[in-house]
Amino acid sequence: MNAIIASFGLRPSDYAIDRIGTGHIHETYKLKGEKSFVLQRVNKNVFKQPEIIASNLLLASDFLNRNFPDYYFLRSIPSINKTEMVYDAEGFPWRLFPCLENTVTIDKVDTREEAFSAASEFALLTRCLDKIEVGSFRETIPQFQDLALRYRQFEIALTCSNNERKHEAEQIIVLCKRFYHLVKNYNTLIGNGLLRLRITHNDTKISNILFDASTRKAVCVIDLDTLMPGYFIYDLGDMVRTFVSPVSEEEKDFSKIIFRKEIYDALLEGYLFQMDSVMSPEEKSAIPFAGKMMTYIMALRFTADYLSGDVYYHTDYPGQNLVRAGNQLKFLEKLEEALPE
Ligand code: GN1
Ligand code: MG
Repeated sequence: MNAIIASFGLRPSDYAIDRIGTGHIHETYKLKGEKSFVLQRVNKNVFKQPEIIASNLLLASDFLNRNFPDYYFLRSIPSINKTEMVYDAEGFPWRLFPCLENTVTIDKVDTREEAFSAASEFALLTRCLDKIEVGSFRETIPQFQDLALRYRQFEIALTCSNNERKHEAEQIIVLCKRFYHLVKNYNTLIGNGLLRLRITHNDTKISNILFDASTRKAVCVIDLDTLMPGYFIYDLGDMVRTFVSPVSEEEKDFSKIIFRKEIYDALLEGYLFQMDSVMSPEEKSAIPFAGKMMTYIMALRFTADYLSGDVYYHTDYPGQNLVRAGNQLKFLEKLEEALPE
């Protein structure tokens, strides 16, 4: 790691290094010094063409600089060779970010104000990019949020799984199949061309917002690896998934999982505060579907990963992906009760 730090022009001995973050994909470290930084090792098995991330971010940042100079877009710090990323001996790319003082991340929403502020911050990004040329962006992970594909991947994982895992996951598998109607709804919605392709963040979980530690207002969005073409339901849906339940996707006690209407309403208010004027009536009528779709996609992805032997998401204990899947399916049940279509 020292060689990596040095390639960004920093002296390794000036920093204390701590592993931070709750992400499932990359490894993130804080370099604590007089001025602190965040150093991240990108997971090249997930982002197989990391250079696409850099090219998308450059397009967005140029556009924002020209059209919304006041918008704070968190960019990585170039290396001494003026590259966005530096590769280690194993071929993993690393990048460096400024560390914003007096900011915090949270993994569950406590107040309506947090929900409003975070949702309007994510929505602001999509709104500022409303007029950008979507076709010039590439997908950093192909068909990342394609629910129909994720269902097929779940079925393939089921076919390839060993019997022990299949047995352990029996009830979860039944539940995953029970919500298949959402795949049909998704295919209809997308197939009819009713939603506009936009540039979306695609990972709008609550922990991807930096809040001001004192005012508890959103400062900026982070984790822009999946900034790419997508539909608004992906962003709104992942917010519903992660803001509205009082516990995170890691919670094992499913009796704590409920639909918090006051948080949902505040989230929607915050989102529409920025997005209302650029959304079509067809998009607005898809609002209740968003949270269900994204909660379901995560249930399918966690289940498929469990069945495949926990190869994708970082896990700390055996069965963790199954807990996450069960947690998401429970929340999905609550969403279907609360938001009938
Ligand atoms: C992953 O690594 P992280 O936590 O930013 C995943 C998201 C999921 C999320 C669930 C590239 O994001 O799609 O919503 O876990 N990112 C990727 O917590 O697969
Ligand atoms: Mg992410």
